[in-house]
Amino acid sequence: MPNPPLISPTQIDAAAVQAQLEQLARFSSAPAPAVTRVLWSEPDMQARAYLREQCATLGLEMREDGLGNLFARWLGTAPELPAVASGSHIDAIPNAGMYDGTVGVIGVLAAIRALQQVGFTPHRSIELVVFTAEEPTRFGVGCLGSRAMAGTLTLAQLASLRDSDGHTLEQARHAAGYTAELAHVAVPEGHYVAFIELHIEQGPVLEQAGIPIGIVQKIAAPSSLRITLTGEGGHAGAVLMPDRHDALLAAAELALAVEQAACSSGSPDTVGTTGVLRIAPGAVNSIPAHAVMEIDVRDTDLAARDRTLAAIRTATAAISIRRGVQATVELLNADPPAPCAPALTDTVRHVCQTLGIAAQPMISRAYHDSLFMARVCPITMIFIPCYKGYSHRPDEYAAPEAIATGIAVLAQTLAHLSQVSA
Ligand code: HGY
Ligand code: MN
Ligand code: MN
Repeated sequence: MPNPPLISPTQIDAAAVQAQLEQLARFSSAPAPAVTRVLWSEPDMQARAYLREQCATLGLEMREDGLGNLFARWLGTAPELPAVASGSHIDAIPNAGMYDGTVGVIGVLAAIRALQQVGFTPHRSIELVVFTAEEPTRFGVGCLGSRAMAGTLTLAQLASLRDSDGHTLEQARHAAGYTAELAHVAVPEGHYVAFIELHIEQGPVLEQAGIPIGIVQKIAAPSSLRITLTGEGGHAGAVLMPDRHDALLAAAELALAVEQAACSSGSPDTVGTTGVLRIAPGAVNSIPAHAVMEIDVRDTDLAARDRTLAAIRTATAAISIRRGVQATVELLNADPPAPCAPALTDTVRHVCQTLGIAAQPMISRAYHDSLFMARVCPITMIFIPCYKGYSHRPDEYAAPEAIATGIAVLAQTLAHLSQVSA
């Protein structure tokens, strides 16, 4: 098989990439520069339609599954062989930035365009995958589309999901026009020969080191809990302090216990975040009777992460007894870390050497759809630096030249992998 053509960063149409990223950012339910794009909201549907148009301009064959995962395939000369896949997500948590996920989607389109422009024809097909609901915002579980593709969610588990308005996943997907059987979402092992995801680092390492490419070796193990606290409520003037069972104060003490558990796990990589706290009835002169907390706990070391979850459960029991508040703990997800395939990280390293681009191995502290694609095929991720490592906030930023460098490495890697016959 001939060597694939060299694609340097200058061959990537950085202006077109920027224009597409900016157009995607306009599909938002928050005012710029923030981006909010929740699963199957109007902005999400507009963004999906826009993406399908962009895929059509490249002559890609498209399909969508029952969860709205979008597949856009560049047919190779050996279409019967397992394809090389690459992609990410376009949904965005409330008040986020415009680069998380989208760089890995628009980047595949730009990589394909650059390869087409030099007359390259893939042997194995190259397929863009745009995953549904990488963010947990609507149904409380992140990576919904890739989890289902990896077969890690049963149909019963999918059916049990409810959003905060009480809509079932089934109702929501049908309302969005996705009616295909969910049983067909899972992809068999061997369906893809490799999955590569381009993503902003969402951390400060690359920028501080002045290195343009990160080659991910491992993706941290995410988990999340929902803890519901039920106190007695009552009149803010009439109930004296010793007689109170205040659900908000129990939650406040528990949020500090989450921090303490993460800081004392024995691992410097453990992180614990109380990202959601809802209280009721929410009146200034009414003692909070109910509090719902959603807690995110991660580490690259599974044992340290699980020690932290256990410490949070222990703290919940102690606080609820002492404060006379009932507590229920619901484990929303607890996933193992994912190793990246050495053969793929070597390929990316070789590509960077060939292109004369500095690169360094690193771990991903954020989770990604790659975490679940690792269950069905070899994976790796290509990171690019982002401003001060900021992400999940409106001032998230990646420079056009950093994005173009990441896309060139992705294009070269995809071309190389598509030529691998065995
Ligand atoms: O939370 C994460 O790690 C990802 O950005 N959804
Ligand atoms: Mn994210
Ligand atoms: Mn992401």
